[in-house]
Amino acid sequence: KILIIGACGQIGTELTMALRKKNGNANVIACDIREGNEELMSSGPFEIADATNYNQIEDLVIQYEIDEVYLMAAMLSATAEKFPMKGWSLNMESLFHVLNLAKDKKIYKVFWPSSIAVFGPTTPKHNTPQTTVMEPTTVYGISKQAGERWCEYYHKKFGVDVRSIRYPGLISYKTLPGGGTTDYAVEIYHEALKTGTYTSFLKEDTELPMMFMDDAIRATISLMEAPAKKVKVRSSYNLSALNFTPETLAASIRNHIPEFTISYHPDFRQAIADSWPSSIDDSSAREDWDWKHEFDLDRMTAEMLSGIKEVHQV
Ligand code: VAH
Repeated sequence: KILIIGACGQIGTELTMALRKKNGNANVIACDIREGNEELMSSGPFEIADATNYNQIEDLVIQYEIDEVYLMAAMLSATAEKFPMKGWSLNMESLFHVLNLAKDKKIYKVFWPSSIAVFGPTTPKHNTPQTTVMEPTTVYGISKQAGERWCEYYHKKFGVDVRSIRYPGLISYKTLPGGGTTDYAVEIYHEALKTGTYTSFLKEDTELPMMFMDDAIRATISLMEAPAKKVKVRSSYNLSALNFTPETLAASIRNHIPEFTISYHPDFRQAIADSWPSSIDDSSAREDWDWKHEFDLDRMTAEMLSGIKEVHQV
């Protein structure tokens, strides 16, 4: 059985639906601090639980005879800058609980998401390597870098089968993201359909690594299904698909909505974005477990616009 902690978040929601489709609804238990969308709540078991409360998580693992845990609960980059200690405790305590459950053989496999936020201003910005200088300057990035070190430590020291991906900015239409710096690339599609214009909180030439959610979900499941001996990186895998700027994204939208206009009003998130890479080298993931992305920018834009119209009746 699979437990998804943080099942109502931007990744968790779609990951839960994909895993239920693959493994059977009753075999995938969703939990979060709050309820999720109708599709998630009506398709299988759901529990309210606090990811930082060990007893609540352990109770679910015992009650539902859980084998694998996907820990998707976290406070993202922009929000964690506003609440540093809350961000640190949520991101770290939840990870220790799940790693210790695995160390004590109460569960047998763990997925934990890292992020390109582990890289900082001193990291090579273009085609950032799998192993390189990492001096993150955000609370979120620091927590993800520390988390990667702990994942590798628990694997080496206790044989815990924990697997991780450094997600780029993820773009999806089923669930709104919360508190991320890359969220402009989701909001822009909603605004393009609703008002025909968008004010970007990042400058027009801010290039960031991005990925459509379908690719991210497929990558997550294929990493978790790979034979253990193929998973050579036990900190976290670089993963890449696209990299674009707000002005490139706006041009892609104008192919569908010619009158769409964008303006730029950078805020505190500009400094966060400036500390991150522009593009990522994911050759380790491609070599170790045959990763390859399927969505390019134009295909993603078409999917996003049609998906928003369908799901949000815009
Ligand atoms: C954020 N969407 O913006 C997340 C992600 C690389 C970006 O970590 O914080």
